[in-house]
Amino acid sequence: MVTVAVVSSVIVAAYYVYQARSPPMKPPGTFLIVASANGYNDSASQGDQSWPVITVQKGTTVTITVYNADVQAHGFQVAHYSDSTRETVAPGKSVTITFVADTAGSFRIYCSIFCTIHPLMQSGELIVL
Ligand SMILES: [Cu+2]
Repeated sequence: MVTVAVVSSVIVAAYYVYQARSPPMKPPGTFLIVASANGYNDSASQGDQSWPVITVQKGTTVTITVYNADVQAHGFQVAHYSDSTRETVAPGKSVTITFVADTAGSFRIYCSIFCTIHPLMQSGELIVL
């Protein structure tokens, strides 16, 4: 009886240790972009490279949340997928867009409203494989 109790306690303890070490699940296709005075996800530090780059498999339901940590508004567009919806993200606010990546290719992620760091926010990329 004591053995059963000890073994049970070890199993329960191991379960809690395992749970504590497992990060919360992030659903596939979900992304967070932070817009700041340094661009999307600090694009200023990326020079003229495309940034941020999001890669998904064709057919993936893509959900992108853009949080604006800047003091000015920023736009957020994904060429082909969200051209028709001009997203404006107010300071301290976030916007979430969702679409099915049903067309393969490379699509530009960019700011669509004039802001003082506009050039830093023109070269993101969504790659649909
Ligand atoms: Cu802009």
